[in-house]
Amino acid sequence: MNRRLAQLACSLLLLGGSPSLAQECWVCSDWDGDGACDFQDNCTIDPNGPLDPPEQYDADLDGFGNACDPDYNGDSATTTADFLTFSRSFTGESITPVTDHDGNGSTTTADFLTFLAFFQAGNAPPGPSGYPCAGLEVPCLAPPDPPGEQCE
Ligand SMILES: [Ca+2]
Ligand SMILES: [Ca+2]
Ligand SMILES: [Ca+2]
Ligand SMILES: [Ca+2]
Repeated sequence: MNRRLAQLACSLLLLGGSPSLAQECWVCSDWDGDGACDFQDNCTIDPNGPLDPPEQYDADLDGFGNACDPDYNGDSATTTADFLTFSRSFTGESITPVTDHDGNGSTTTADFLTFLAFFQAGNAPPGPSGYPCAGLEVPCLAPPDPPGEQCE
């Protein structure tokens, strides 16, 4: 390739590879369509939005919303140990807000279905959450909006 051709190829690459100047807004991808962008959604595949409380409810503040967090003891798996916590909350023996998966204020059979789905999926871990700190620190809260405007 001669030098002029190489320069031309280089500038074409620059044109195609660099972000367009018009693109100054940030894109919100919302996989579960609940109104909370993935990076600010503490259950990215379970609709539990939008962002405003009481939505995105996360009783133990570990960054996994109640809607996708049947791992009550935080060992990254949904096991029989968690089931004991659920049953004590369900029967009223020892009520805890972490077992209220739909966030309606009480632990019912609807909440048990959420527990069961994770338990039966091979002792599944909680989540997935879009928060980088999920499962790593408490409290783990939603990250702020990126700089600039959200794209229309
Ligand atoms: Ca979402
Ligand atoms: Ca969600
Ligand atoms: Ca949680
Ligand atoms: Ca409930």
